[in-house]
Amino acid sequence: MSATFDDLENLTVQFVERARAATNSGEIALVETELRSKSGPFAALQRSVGQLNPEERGPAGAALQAARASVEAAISESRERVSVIERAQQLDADRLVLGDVPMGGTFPATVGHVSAVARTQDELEDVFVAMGFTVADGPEIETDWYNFEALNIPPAHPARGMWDTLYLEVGEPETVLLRTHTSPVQVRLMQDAVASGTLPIHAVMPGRCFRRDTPDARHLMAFHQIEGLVIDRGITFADLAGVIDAFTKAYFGPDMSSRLRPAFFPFTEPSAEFEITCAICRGAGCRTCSHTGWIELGGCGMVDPAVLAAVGINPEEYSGFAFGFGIDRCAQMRHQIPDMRALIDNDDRFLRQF
Ligand code: FA5
Repeated sequence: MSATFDDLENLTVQFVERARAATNSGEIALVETELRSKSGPFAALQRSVGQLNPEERGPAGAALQAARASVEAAISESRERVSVIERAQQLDADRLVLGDVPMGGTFPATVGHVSAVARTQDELEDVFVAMGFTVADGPEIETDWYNFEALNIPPAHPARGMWDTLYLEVGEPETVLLRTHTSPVQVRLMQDAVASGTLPIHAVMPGRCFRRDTPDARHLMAFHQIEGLVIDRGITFADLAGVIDAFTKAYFGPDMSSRLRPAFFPFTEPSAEFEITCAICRGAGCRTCSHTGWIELGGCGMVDPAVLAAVGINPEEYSGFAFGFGIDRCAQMRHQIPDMRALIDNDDRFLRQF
């Protein structure tokens, strides 16, 4: 092998050490450029391979390749080491210190406010309190018994399909779910009143509910309802209709109408759907009300005697009505918001209006 090839080992050690000793990426780049340069020592050796005896060429080529590979390895190790150091130096250099930022100027601070839905809930409570109702609440995580069974909806009853339920635990010891409506609070109130001997009940129960509904102009997956429950002697459907009408006029204004349409709920009999004039189009028909001129606000009806009996209230002595309607939908109608999703979109330009 020629004298130049005898130097290969020294040359390799020299390059590897230079790569390892580099303290910045510029020094590493220099080593790499020399390794690859056509006028560098490795390229010269490559050219000289052709001048060797045929039997020497193979081993010489292999030795050259191995030497190059060890220099490349030293370069990439150094590059990793140096990049960590350089990143730390960069972060240090970028740190803002007092004095870097000019002082003075004005930084407008905005104060948050109650959301449109929370405000609507407060206003609804005020309307019902003025009508003689008390306000109660109940848990958002419910058992299947309170959300369904106590409301006359046994397991596998087809009416369960009316509520697309989000289950947390299915089966033993109990099925636990996110309540689909505020109606389970009715059951809790009736149980408490029976236990404490405090019948009659005149209460509203606002709160958050959850359904596997696809969000659209009138639906959210987490929304709010306000439930109403009156249990007393001699309560009739006329009392229910009167309360609904008085509420509509008090909350939405004297020019808004409400109507009751026959419906079905397993826990009320008879049952009705409660609709109001669409506030977006004032009854003319628009996308929000599916061109009907009416918006469904909730359901209502006379409490089914089976529900009273299940909590220990004598249906021969007491009767009552219940209703449950959407608070988000009230906010939507009150503020003429065409798409309910705007209430949760976090667009400051929209939310600022309330
Ligand atoms: C019920 O939830 C019954 N619990 C109402 C009831 C109470 C009937 C007491 C009888 C006696 P419904 O599924 O129709 O019924 O919902 C009532 C209202 O909640 C709807 O009219 C609507 O205003 C509101 N609502 C229902 N689902 C959603 C949703 N995904 N997003 C926003 N609001 C909703």
